Amino acid sequence: MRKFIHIDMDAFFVSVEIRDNPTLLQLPVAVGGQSNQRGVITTCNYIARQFGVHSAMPTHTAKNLCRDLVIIPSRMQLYRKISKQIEQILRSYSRHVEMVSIDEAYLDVTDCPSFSGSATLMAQNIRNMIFQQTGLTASAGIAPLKFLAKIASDYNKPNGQYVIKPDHVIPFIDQLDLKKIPGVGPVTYEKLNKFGYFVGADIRRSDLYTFTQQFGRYGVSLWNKCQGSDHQTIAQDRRRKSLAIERTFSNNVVDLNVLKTFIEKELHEGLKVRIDKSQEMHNIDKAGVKLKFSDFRQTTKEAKCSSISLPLLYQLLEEAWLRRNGKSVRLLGIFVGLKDTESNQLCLTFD
Ligand code: TTP
Ligand code: MG
Repeated sequence: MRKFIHIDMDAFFVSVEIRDNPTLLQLPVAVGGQSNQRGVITTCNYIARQFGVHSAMPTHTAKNLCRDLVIIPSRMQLYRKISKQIEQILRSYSRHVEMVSIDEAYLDVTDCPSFSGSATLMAQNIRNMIFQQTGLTASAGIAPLKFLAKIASDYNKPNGQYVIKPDHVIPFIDQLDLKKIPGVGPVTYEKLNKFGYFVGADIRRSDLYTFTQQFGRYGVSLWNKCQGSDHQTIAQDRRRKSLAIERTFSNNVVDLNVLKTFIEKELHEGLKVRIDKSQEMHNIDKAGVKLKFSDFRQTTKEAKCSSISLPLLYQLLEEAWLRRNGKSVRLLGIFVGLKDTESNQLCLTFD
């Protein structure tokens, strides 16, 4: 049996806006477009949800349901930045993290020894850590199957968590309304109902042959889920494997020393800051220089190393420079390749 935690931020975009403007705290608030511009609601807080307001609803309909609804324009860049911050927190708990959307992630914590192997305690700790570092609340689901962890994270929303223990998997599935299973949309749900399937038990007790006759290949995976034998794992880690910084010149450069000075004054520090930010997770294993010439051809020169130093970058620059064939340089960049640190390959332990 594996152990999965699904983390989902509560009313994510709108919680960020309320965090940054606490006068909104007791009010119904939504992030979205204004009604006079045919806007729609992107998301809303739980106070607004009590009036029936929800995502994707036209703002003028939402205003009819809730006259005092405060509408705030979205700040995607900020939400993305916070999402990255949350991802970093999650990656400090397990090396198997899959961000599935801007505010949602799965962790496989089967092999994590921290919290005496208790995924429940770990989920609690993750939520505390997210709150401490971002001022935002998250909910969690904990289960031996990935899709059940996702369903469970909705059970005690907002700011709560729900655990499905291994011996509770079958009873949980048996009473589960099929529309809650990820992938079962309104059309499939209606078809399932037509054939007499309403809750997990109806599929679990059906025979696979009949079920796949009715629902085709998709039926196999749904049938397996309802047997409690879904083998979904965390998707390939999408960790950053390199960092780069580059600039296009307003006037092409024909002097090697100008490029050297540019690396020293403009690029080197900038890249170091970005490396420092990801250092707890990664080690440098190579560095390189990229040049793009006036005819738009480009070349890179790289070398194995464990840190970026100016002498190495100058050396690589000189080698790349030799390939210019008399052309001027329109773009200069430097980059590093990164590999996972050992602590990131194992699981960090917490007190
Ligand atoms: P959700 O996790 O679906 O919603 P939520 O975080 O706002 O609320 P909940 O407490 O129920 O989890 O989506 C995360 C963010 O994605 C949400 O804050 C806004 C954005 N989003 C859209 O842009 N369009 C949509 O249709 C939905 C549902 C969400
Ligand atoms: Mg959410």
